[in-house]
Amino acid sequence: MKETLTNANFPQDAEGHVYHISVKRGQVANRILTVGDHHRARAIAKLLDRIDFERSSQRGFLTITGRYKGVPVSIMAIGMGNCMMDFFVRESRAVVDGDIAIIRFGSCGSLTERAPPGSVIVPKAGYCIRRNIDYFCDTPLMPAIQDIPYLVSGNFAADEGMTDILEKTMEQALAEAQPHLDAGVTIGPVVAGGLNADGCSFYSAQGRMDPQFWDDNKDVIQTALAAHPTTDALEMETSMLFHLAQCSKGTVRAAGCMQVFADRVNNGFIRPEVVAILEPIVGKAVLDSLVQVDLEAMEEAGTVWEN
Ligand code: R1P
Repeated sequence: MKETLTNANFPQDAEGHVYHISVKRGQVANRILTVGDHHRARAIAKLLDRIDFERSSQRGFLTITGRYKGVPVSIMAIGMGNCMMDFFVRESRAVVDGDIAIIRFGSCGSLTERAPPGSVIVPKAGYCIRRNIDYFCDTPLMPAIQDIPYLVSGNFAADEGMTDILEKTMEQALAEAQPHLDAGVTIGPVVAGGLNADGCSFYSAQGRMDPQFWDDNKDVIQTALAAHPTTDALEMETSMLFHLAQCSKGTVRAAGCMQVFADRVNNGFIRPEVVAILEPIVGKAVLDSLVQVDLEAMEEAGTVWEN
């Protein structure tokens, strides 16, 4: 930490930079594409008409703000997990005037044969699978749940209008790209209308077996599927985004899509050469979707971007 911060409740420095993502008013657009991976963010940023602002925070957040087809957008890399999503959504909300539209573009494991590696999932809602640490505790405080190793939540809906735009734009982008790919390279399909699950861990809460740890997780995926049979995707951020949007008092709207990296049904993994082809196509489709969102934004009136 270099700056003097004030307000322990919601820390900001004297210029108004928020604590963890290190941006202030005027540096984040009302339309945000968020990813986990910084390389993915920088690659997508090459599609912008111009870049007006860029910051890498000490806590692992990257913000790139510019214009796409003349419209202000930010591309923000946040790392992994619900906790980073919470920092990102709350701190972005604190420095942006007006409504915010966020689309997450992530990667995921697939729980359905309809979505093999190389396909793109656009969920209509998401839920969370959380390790119940009281189950593992010598002296649990919550008797009602002390015998349940993983807790599965109910659903949080994505924004319907944004999801519809994203699904249609994605389908068109993949269909247009496919004829130009080398023989044997297949991308897609777009699998929409199902659910995403956020695990609180890449390992235990996503049912990965790790003999070095006591996890009691061999049934966790089946338990989640029994509660939510239409689950397509398993990852770590998108359901949290939907949850926070739902709690934002109507000021944050969110949608999400994931390229399928891991096949959790047949234990396969995407090839790097397919990622190299798929990622820019999906990234562009997300930008094309974001600029179609009908969002009254003060920035559209002409903010001066500051470095
Ligand atoms: C795990 O490898 C990470 O990949 C997925 C998961 O949600 C988790 O963050 O998303 P990203 O590719 O967007 O990081």
